[in-house]
Amino acid sequence: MNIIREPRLMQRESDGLRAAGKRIALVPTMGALHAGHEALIREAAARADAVVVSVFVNPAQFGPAEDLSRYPRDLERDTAVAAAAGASHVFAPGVQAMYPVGYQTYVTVGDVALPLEGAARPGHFRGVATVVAKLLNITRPHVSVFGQKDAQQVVVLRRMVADLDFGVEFVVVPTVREEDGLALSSRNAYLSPAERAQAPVLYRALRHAGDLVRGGERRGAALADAVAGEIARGSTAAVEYVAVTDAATLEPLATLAGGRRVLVSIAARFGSTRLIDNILLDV
Ligand code: PAJ
Repeated sequence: MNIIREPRLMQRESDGLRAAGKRIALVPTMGALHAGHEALIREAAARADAVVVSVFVNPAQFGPAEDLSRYPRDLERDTAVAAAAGASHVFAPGVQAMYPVGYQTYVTVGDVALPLEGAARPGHFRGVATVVAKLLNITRPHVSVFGQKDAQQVVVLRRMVADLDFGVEFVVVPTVREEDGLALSSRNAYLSPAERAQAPVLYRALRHAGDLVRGGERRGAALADAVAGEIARGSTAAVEYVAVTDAATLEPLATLAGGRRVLVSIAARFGSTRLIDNILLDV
């Protein structure tokens, strides 16, 4: 396993790999690797000769009241997990290497970054887009791999990669879940046992939305109400939003139309822990 901490050394390594005709995959992460990340790394390994896993807790995407300082960090463990899943390189820069004194360039994606997580977390996607743009420029991959768990992040970054001509293939891996349906997330570790026991309600509610659509429901508001109702019945969570949107544009859908892909997404707080989840439905 090749561990690289400096952007310039990573660029040199990637240039060497490219010159040798190797195909490079990038899997951007913030570490605390779990089976969701491992699925992304395995997918990357199936598509490339060299798999770079970046491990960087990106301060630019955390709000002032968010969990940046308590975000779990264990590079030794992450390196072992990444290697076992098929990574050849870990790129783990320090904050100063990514945002040196005098840093002042940011990437802002338009409309698709505004609703949902963009509305709830001002500046979040500016930070995500900026760091992923930097990681793509540093690792120069042929293919990059992301998780459907962060549905809006996928839409925002796909837009950025197209708009800024990154020329990198964009691969999305389905959400990996616990056996009870809870989507894997590093933030699940913050849940109390009682909250953890309630948290599977999110996926149950999303599957209920799928059942309703298959049963003929086409009203966006009725679907959102049904999902919120399921969460209220099955937990004490505070729902931040339930949104029924077009999967590609993230525009709210009053009516679901045939042939359109629909994204149902949720953000809810269990105590102080904010969880998100989503499901894609074909109408
Ligand atoms: P992080 O939360 O570490 O997630 C890294 C990648 O793993 C993302 O593409 C995310 O969608 C994916 N992922 C997380 N949980 C998953 C699950 N249960 N199933 C499938 N994929 C999952 O997302 C970020 O980091 C950051 O915003 C980043 C893109 C690295 C930029 O800083």
